[in-house]
Amino acid sequence: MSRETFYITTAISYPNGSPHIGHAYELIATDAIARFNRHDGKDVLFLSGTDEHGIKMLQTARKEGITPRELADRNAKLFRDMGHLLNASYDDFIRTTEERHYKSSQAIWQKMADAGDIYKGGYAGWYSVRDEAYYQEEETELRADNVRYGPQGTPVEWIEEESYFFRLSAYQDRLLKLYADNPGFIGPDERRNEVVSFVKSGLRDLSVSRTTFDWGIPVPGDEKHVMYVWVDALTNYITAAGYPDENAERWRYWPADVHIIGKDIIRFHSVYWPAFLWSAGIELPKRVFGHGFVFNRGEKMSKSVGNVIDPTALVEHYGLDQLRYFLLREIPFGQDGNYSHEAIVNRTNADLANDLGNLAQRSLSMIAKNCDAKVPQPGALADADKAILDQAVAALDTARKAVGSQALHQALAAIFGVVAEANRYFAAQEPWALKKTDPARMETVLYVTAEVIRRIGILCQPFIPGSAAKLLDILAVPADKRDFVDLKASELIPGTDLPAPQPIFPRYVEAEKAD
Ligand code: ME8
Repeated sequence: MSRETFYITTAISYPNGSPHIGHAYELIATDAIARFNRHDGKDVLFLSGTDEHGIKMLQTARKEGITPRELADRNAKLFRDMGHLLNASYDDFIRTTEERHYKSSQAIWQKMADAGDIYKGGYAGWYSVRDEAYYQEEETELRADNVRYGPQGTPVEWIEEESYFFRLSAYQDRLLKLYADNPGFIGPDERRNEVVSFVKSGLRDLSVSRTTFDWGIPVPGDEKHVMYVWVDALTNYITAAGYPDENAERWRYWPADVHIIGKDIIRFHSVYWPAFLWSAGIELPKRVFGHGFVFNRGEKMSKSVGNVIDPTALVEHYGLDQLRYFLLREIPFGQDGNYSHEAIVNRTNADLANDLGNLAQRSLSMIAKNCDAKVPQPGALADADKAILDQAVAALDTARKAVGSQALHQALAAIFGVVAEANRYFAAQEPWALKKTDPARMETVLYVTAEVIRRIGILCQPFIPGSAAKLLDILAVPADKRDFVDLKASELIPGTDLPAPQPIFPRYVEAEKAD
């Protein structure tokens, strides 16, 4: 029987600079959802990549005295390197300058043209290069510095040129019906409300080509025009699924289950993208989720302020899983959040080093010493034993529901709720005291604790894959028994040899207090 498919994407990043913590955040969160679904038995396609056309790329390349292709090649590599560093498990990394993508973008354009949705006209209006977006005059404001700014706070410039238009206005009612009939199409709810009021305010046709530069995909049949970068960018999601070859092996993944993107680009994904797809006769993705922004102590990161956080430095300083855990546990996914040294140290030490790390270290050292370094032999289970074992199973249901609506923080809260309860169980059962009074009961308590840690390790894999693997290694859990079906089906087997327990979550120690 073929498994259920699950197709998930990140946004594709502009490689006009090096990746920052916002890019890392999106990739880590999307990776956790992809891994969760793989462990849950689904056939997953996880896509990430780089968005290499547009004026922003062209202008940065000019400033650096190189071609946009050289800039794209150099920086796309940095994005791939970051993926590797973050342990991102994407199945494909698409670059919009690839041949397959030219073919796919020209094919969707042709379909939209054949449907009568593309016509030639002249564009005169405001454009933000930083956002690669057109804005209505009423969305902009002239500030005291005599510069006009768009709604995201980036400067806009007036452009006038011949351009092709897409009949976006024709899709207004259909879009409003889509949002009303499928409230889950846009998440979280605040984002949906925002989009609904934008669409209700009236959609105008969208300029979809440019003639004043040539860094882009040529418009089929009129090569003086290149496509507006967002037409080509959004198309990446179907390119990777094999479009225009609807018999491609990968086409079975389309429609995507969810596009994970930042809140600043929700409009492109939930207004333009469905309209393009309808026009071309292609099914819509099931959901678009706009996560929040990560700020540095409440301030927006920008190159000019000099507070951009380099994810590589964070990984080197705190450790990868410490960073992954912090970002996913601390910031409710969908809301904005703050990065700070104190917050990451606090999460690392309280949750990972103390709660999970110490519990594993203490219980497994006791097993090594008192049970001949083998999985202990349990006797009859008491109510307290059954309760903690059951809680670890129940956490999977809670986590599955939470991850299904991208509430990653809630999934982790449920899993670490089991960790906290397991600590209370261990402290209350006092296996160190039972050693003298009731060694058989001690074995039962140690077995139950180890088994709960195994379940926690399985559940933690999507979020902190490297550390969870180490945790399962020290419990001698076979590599093919680590999926969610194994949570109950593959309990620890008494008498199995265990390797020497290794500390997995080091405490973060402040440098000045280190010696
Ligand atoms: O928008 N915190 O690319 P991009 C969290 N190429 N997320 C952030 C962030 C922050 N501080 N800053 C950016 C683009 N992001 C387009 C996408 S998709 C067809 C084309 C998120 O490099 C941002 O919201 O500016 C987006 O989802 C992603 O990082 C890439 O941003």
